[in-house]
Amino acid sequence: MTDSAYPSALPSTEGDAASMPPPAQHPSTRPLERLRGALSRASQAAAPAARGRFLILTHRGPDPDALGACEGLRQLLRDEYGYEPVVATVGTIHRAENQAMVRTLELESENYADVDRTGFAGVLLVDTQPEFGHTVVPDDLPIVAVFDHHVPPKTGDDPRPEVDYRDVRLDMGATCSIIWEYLRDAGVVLDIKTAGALFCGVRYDTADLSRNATELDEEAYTACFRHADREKIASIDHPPLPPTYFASLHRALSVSRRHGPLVLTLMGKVDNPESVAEMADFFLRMTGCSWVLAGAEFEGEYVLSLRTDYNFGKAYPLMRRVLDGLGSFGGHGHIAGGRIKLEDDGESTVKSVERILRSNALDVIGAVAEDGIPEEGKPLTE
Ligand SMILES: [Mn+2]
Repeated sequence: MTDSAYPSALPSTEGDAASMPPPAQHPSTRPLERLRGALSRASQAAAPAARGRFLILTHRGPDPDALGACEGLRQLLRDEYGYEPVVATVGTIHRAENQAMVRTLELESENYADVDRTGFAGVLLVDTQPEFGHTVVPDDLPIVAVFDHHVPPKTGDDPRPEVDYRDVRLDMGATCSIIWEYLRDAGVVLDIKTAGALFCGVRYDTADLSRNATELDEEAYTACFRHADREKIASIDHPPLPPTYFASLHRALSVSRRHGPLVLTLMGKVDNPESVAEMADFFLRMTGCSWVLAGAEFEGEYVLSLRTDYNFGKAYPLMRRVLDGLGSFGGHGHIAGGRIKLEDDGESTVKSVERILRSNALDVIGAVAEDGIPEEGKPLTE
């Protein structure tokens, strides 16, 4: 199956190619200098006390790629440009590997809610874009730069927030690799913490270069590994797991259904929203499974993860079909995530959302009978 049946989310490039400006997602020449210009403009426009101080932000509940990119950008701003960067995060980190990464590498970040924003000249965003629903962007600070590898969301009639410097590359496996390229081009020697953090980002977003990896991802992966603390890197990969992990694994196994190439894991309510992505990753390893849709309710939202294998096609257009206008979503390559704001977290509301998602997913593979009743599917253990 190819993804040609689904329209691309990118605007089409019409008109005379020769007269077109270079594509926005690839900065043309000397990105380091263009970024320097954006930083310096923002710094000069800021109040004296805020000059030279920048806030680095990412999406809610940051993953290794987000955390690594924050760390890499922190070193770039400090060592190449001589500015004072502060990393701040929003939301709890639930996934055991991500918690282990923060703990083991001793990554430091402020709680965004506690940050005094008047002390900053602007914001830099990594692994996300200001238009994404899962990202908090202050409305009282300029967005100086954005570094990301996700398909830009459609904004409808709303104008896009103004961003001085955008580096969004859809082909990249990890945002960490994009940030590493700046550090490499600047000739910055990675400190051991930054190297470890960037390595984890590339490692987990590309599944050790097995998924969506470009040549630049490969270079970043090997260069960062060389400078990282290998003992720490290894321990992050096998973190201790809380009992709730095994409880949600048990639950996911019992509610999952197979429909030909699809595994559907709609879990009702969960205590840890990361278990949705964990189960999606886990079940994709089943032979014969080409895509997984996992979902569950957490704190008034229905959280979704979609994974596809190499032959099945891209995850983003599939997620769009499954959601069918119900919520917000994002993705790259074979990974997509989505969320639906629920009116309440009652069991019947959650069940009815799951019914719709199930029937939309089955519709993709033609598993809905003419009478509109979706097929039952098989338990995973059969
Ligand atoms: Mn990423």
